[in-house]
Amino acid sequence: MKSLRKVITLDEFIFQNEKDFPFATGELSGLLRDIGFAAKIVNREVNKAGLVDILGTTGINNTTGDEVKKLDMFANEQFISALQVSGECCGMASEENDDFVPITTEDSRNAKYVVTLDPLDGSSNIDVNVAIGTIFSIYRRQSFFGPCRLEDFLQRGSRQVAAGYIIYGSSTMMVYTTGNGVNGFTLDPSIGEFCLSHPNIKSPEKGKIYSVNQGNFLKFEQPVKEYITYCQSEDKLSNRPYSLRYIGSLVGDIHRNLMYGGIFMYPATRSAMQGKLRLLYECFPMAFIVEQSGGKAIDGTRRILDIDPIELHQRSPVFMGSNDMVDKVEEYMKSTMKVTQPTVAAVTA
Ligand code: P6P
Repeated sequence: MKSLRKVITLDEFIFQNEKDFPFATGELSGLLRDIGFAAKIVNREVNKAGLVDILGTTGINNTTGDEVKKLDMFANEQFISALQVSGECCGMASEENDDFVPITTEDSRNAKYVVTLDPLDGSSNIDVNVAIGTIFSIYRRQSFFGPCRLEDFLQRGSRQVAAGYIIYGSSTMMVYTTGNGVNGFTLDPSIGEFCLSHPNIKSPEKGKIYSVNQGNFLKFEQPVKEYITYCQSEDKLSNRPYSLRYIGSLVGDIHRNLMYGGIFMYPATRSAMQGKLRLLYECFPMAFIVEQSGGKAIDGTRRILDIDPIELHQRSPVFMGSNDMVDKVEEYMKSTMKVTQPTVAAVTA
């Protein structure tokens, strides 16, 4: 008789791994479960977006300047209400809200955690059925009690307690880390549960995929252009030319590279010196996941997770993915720094 492999649901996995944290009191577990629940609600709407009047835009622009799609708004509301009823979160910072949102209900006001969130990233792809996603990050609050404060959100990426994303694609998956590796759960619609499908995800050290908006090539700094040209050059020994894969949806591009290996880049350009992606709720969570899967994430010269944020919606250039590929682009970035940094002799001459 075929052995029935036990299906492990997200809730069971969270509970089982709670023992990894000697002082776990179940609050983080509860918060992860609540995020998973909100993801199921958003998934239901994303799946039928084409059928009901939820496509199209609200005519409002968010802090990023992106036009807010109705599904963006819906997703933001779902996660805010899930976090409000959770009782484990005292506030959240979302791409869709200019300022952070304190949660001041009786149960939540003194809760231990804050959440940063991109409720529906890549939403410009909603109308054309390309994978989109939710990205989240969880921190312990820095303030001791009462309503959360800005300092609770402006923490360097290495202080994240957990980070994850939900990808609404050919199937819906939740992928997250609490600092003990990365695990992926696929939503089984027949039972309405996320089930462990990708335990202990390890990103290949080497990859043959590079993801970048090639349309910006002429606006990139010279070392970035040189690295992209390196990716495009013929060299059988190092499996080049690499393939360019870019769907304009961060969660989709990162998820593919996590599975197959590859590098994702959103570099600075002359018109956007800090790149486009947001540090708190795009770069930090993705960098935590990429590092926990064995990869690397830099802003060109610094580890993303070592950056100290100074404002909620600040941006950062980002190069993340397979270790060897990020090392290579870092080589190009640093070699230019050597050339452009005046030597002491030159300065004192
Ligand atoms: P561009 C989507 O709007 C997003 O924030 C990310 O999901 C994606 O990686 C990036 O922007 C795409 O930006 O400028 O290449 O269209």
